[in-house]
This record gives sequence, structure tokens and C-alpha cells, in this order.
Amino acid sequence: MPTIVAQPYDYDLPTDGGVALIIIDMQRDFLDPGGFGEALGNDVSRLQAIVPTVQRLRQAFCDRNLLVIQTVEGHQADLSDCPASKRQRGRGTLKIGDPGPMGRILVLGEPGNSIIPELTPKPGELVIEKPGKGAFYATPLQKMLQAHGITHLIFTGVTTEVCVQTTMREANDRGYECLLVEDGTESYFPEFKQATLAMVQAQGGIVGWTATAEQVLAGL
Ligand code: TIU
Repeated sequence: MPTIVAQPYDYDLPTDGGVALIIIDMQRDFLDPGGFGEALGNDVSRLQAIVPTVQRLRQAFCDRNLLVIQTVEGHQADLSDCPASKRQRGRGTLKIGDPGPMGRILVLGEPGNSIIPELTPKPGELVIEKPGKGAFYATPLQKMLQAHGITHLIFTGVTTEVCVQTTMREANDRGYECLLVEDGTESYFPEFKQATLAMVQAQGGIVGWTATAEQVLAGL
């Protein structure tokens, strides 16, 4: 059985192709100035560092004909899927739905809501639009994974402790074997990223595994 050297112990891959790469929310809203991330008061520049690593992993999955799923956090133009509580949160100058430098903040189809050009979805990649932080909430993700016979999920993307960790926990509760790529995810808060990695690995892998991109590529 192919194995990835990981924390807190080795992660066994399925032999039937039942592993997918999940790329969470690598959209301009979070990585470029003028989007939702900056509106919340964050320095968005530090997220750029993972882009080449995520590209490399995506290429490796693509070369092996393995499934790649990207997600985008965004809302309908009428904000009918955005709870008032979410819109008020953050107390930034720009709220979800307000016009910003890259179009309406966190609204589907707006320029700021698009995936960064370096990761524009390739033919065959699936894209999930999600109104929440977790990618299972109010989306067809679980049905999609079931249709493709996926049992193992390799997680990348942003931000580590918000949408990535939320989705990983949702997946863990649904029985998926989850691994978070340490250098394929980033946070606006380095200490939160480190804490998330520690939380995932603790208690014998209570939420799953972590490994570096090199370790994933070596075991794939
Ligand atoms: N604010 C923050 O860190 N993240 C989000 O709002 N969404 C995602 O993590 N994608």
C-alpha cells in the first residue's frame, strides 16, 4: 500500500485512486489587496508563499489522473445565502456585498471572487461554490466525493484555521481520511497555522494527519 510519511504516524493511501486533492479558497478575495481578507484588516501578502507548492501538488494529482477539487467562498448576488450574522462579523469598512476595488465583496462571479490566475481550474477539475467556511455545508461536495469513490482527502489552501480546518473537521466527521499539507496551507496569523497543525496531529491524529508537500509527492 502506498504510504505518505506523516505526523503523527504514516498515512496509508488507497490503491484504487480514491484520493482527492482539495484546494480551499485560493481566490483573489483572500490573496489580493482590496478583497475580503484585507477588508477584515489582514496583511494578505503572506498567503502568496504557498502558491507554487499548491501548483506543484495540483500538477502531481493531474499527472496521475487523480481528482482535484477547488472551493470558492462566495454568496449569491442577492445575499440570500449570507446570514446577517456573517455579514456583520468583522466590523470592517467593507462588508460582504459592498462594492470594493475588485467588485462586490465575496459575491460569486465578481472579479475578486475568482480563483487566482496561477490556479485557474483546469479541464476536469471540480469547483465547489460554498456560502460557509466549511465546504460540506450547503454544497454538493459529499455527493461528488461519493460519486468518484473518494475516501481520502489531501487538504491545501487558505486560511488554515478558518476554512481549511473547518472543512477538514467536517470531512473527518463524515469518515474521510484527511491529511493537511503543512506548506500547502497558510494563515494571516502564523501562530494560528502552527496551532492548527498541532491540533490536527494531537491525540493520535484526532482530526487527521499532516505532512509536507515533499512527503506527499514522495508517497503519491
Ligand atoms: N478570514 C479568514 O481567515 N478566512 C475566511 O474568511 N475564509 C477562508 O478561510 N477561506
